[in-house]
Amino acid sequence: MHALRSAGLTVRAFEAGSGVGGTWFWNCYPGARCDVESTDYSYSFDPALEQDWTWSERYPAQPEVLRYLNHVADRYGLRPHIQLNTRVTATVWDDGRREWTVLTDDGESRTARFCVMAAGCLSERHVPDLPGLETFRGDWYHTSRWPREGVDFTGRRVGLIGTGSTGIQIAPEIAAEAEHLHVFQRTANFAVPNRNRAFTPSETDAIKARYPAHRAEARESMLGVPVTGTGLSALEESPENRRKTYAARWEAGGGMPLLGTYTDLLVSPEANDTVAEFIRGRIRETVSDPSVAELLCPRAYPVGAKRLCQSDDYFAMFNRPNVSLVDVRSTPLTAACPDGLRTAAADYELDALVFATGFDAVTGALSRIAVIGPGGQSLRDAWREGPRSYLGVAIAGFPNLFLVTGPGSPSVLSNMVLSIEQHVEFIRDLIVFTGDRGVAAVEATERAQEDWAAHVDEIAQETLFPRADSWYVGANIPGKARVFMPYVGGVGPYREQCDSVAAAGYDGFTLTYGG
Ligand code: NA7
Repeated sequence: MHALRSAGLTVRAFEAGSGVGGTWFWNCYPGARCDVESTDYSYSFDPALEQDWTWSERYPAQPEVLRYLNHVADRYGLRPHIQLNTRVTATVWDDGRREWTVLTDDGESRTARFCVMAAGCLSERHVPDLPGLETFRGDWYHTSRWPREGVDFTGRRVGLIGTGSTGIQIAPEIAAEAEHLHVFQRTANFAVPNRNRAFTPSETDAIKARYPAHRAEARESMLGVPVTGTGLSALEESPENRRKTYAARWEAGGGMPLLGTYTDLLVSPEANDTVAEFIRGRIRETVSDPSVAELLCPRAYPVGAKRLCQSDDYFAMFNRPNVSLVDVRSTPLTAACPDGLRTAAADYELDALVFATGFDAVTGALSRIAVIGPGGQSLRDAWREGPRSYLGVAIAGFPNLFLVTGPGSPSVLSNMVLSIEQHVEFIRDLIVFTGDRGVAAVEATERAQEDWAAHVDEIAQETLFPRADSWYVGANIPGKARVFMPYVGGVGPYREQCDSVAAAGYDGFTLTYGG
């Protein structure tokens, strides 16, 4: 919004939440923490902002990120232009007037020349269809709709379903409070330590002095975060050197630095197995009961092909007497009942249930808005076989409509803040370009979209990413088309492609001139 307003445009934002912050507004569960370092997970568009704001720690907790986003909203005077507590239900293109009509759940409608869809990649929660949930007598929660007043688990028996990034973050917090925590695990996941810590004043000074160089490196990097690797294949190192290298990175903490150690960890199954085995070794060292440790050892997919989780205390938590691990891969959850949960093997008496079961990711929020383009074509129909876009930013058949971090862009496989900024700047420049040249409508061509989708798929198939049943491919949502959604060619190369499209007068777009 700030970028568009600074370009002289009139902007109205609709926000379903009662506050700004998006993901960081909704996900206020205990233990919620960013897994990208604060110095990367922050805006770079204004050098004064990054000098004025001081991050307290390496991996910021949810309240600090939310404070930052509120600070940004205030600093740039955005609040008067954001309509909170308002959900967009539909947006319909009028071909005669060449504008969108945006309908909201308060019964209002507004017209606009352009629609920018920034509804978030992880905003539509997923609650599994568990028979009998309505009969459960206790309370149940989804992590992404956590009560803002908090939940007291003292003296309660709690069931946690889901062991992804969120489940792994919330579990130790619940275990510290509850009488007993049952962790229902379907797929064991890889997790590495954060080694989170507060910044000292001298570190903060050094970070602020280095921002310009750091941001420049981030923009050209693969993930939107500068990571220094060894430049070697994991397989050309001796096992002893490899172990030492992994151990040093494990001690330093963070998922991206570990996955960036060798050039082939995300492309060669043999190379990937070296880091997988290293992590499994650490789990076995940490968890005292060998049978629990084995159940916690991930084997179902290559490391990094699902989001690599980060926690300093998840595995050690299983040494507590009030925590048990329930394997719902071998004995699936079958139902909720008035007193708790039932698996194929046993009943568990529980006072509260916590669903850390993730999201209808990347396309979920957008697919719940009726987006109707020229000729009455709906986006839901256009994407029935899976999302297709040009550069992850525009869709053929939907003029003057743009996506922020849409499917087909680096998006969720990159530092989101940097990728959001890059998309926002691309969209702003394109809108300004149309205004300067009397272009009434701009739309991606089918041909450009097909070529881009083929390119996104080709690059993904060269990696290990498609080998996991992850939310990156929509595998977590029953009936969702299986398409690998993020662009894994790298943030730097992606930016270069966007820049050359713009420099060529928006190659791959059809421009319709007229008033
Ligand atoms: P994720 O990563 O999608 O994790 C969801 C977890 O819930 C995962 O362990 C799932 O097991 C589990 N799940 C989902 N449905 C069920 C059922 N029916 N039974 C048992 N277990 C189930 O979501 P998160 O919120 O943790 O993380 C999302 C992103 O947010 C994360 O990557 C960060 O980028 C921030 P499965 O693996 O499918 O067997």
